[in-house]
Amino acid sequence: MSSQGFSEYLQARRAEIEAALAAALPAPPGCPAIVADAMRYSVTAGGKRLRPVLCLASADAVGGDRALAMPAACAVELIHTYSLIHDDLPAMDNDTMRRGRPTLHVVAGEGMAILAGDGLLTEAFALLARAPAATDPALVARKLRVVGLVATAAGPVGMVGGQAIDLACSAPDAAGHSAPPLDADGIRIMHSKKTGALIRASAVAGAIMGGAGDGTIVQVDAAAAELGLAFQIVDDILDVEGVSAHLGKTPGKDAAAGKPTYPALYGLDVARRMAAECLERAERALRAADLAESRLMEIGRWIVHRSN
Ligand code: GRG
Repeated sequence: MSSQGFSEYLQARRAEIEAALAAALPAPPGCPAIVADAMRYSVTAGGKRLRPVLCLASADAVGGDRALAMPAACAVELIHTYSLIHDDLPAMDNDTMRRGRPTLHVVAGEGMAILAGDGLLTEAFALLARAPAATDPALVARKLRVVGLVATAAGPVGMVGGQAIDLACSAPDAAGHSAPPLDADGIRIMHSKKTGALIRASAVAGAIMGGAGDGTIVQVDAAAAELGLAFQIVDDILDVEGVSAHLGKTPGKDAAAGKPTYPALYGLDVARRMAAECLERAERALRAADLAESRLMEIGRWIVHRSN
């Protein structure tokens, strides 16, 4: 690892990601301005850029060329932004603030918000297909592996599936039936799909594009699964403790909606301890691949100790 401090590393990676995202977004005349503007509104609204930073840090950790991982980094952020736009819709979580701004459907209408989300999801895969440009069969194979990995993480086995479980528990179906409340295991599984799968895929995609061997990829995946769970536990804690201006979204919503959060299930102290234990397990996995001194571990500490 270089002697650069973590906050400088984070700042530098974020600046690269912002530039790459801006260049990757479709624009007129090919893309109608109305949907191009809607996509840009949500992507450029800020956000921590956790997933793309994780992707780049993973490529760094395995000694790879970070530039080869940038398209995957942007793709996971485009997919994450689509998921936030759709999650905020009245038919889902019905939220009016995101990333410190009114949600997209509030400013552009529901139809355009749905289309902007669809556009971001599909554009993510167009980006993975075209970049990095490759004719070398080994690099083409890495790209293909990442396409499959990200599609699975974002789709019905991953994020869409987790969201479906959450939706079924929070809202009655057309016949007025609600799914029974989730137990602790059910909640863990729901979160591992809804938020964990894309976080895992972000780290693994970076390792693959960085040229890591399968043994290393397995440990990066195991560590990222722990970080994904820690992320969710901390998200729930911040939802209880948070201030809207810091979070950029409406705090206390989950608790008010009676959602089964980690603090509600276990209490704040145990929830904090659980997040710390995730970090310890992530460190063990990374140590097994000789990556415990990498930026990945610093990202883990950031996830657990963040305030937004
Ligand atoms: C609509 C298919 C579909 C999926 C939505 C991720 C998701 C699934 C919904 C988000 C709901 C939510 C607020 C979950 C809590 C964890 C989470 C994903 C928070 C937002 O991610 P951050 O904190 O956001 O990384 P920023 O804005 O920093 O990128």
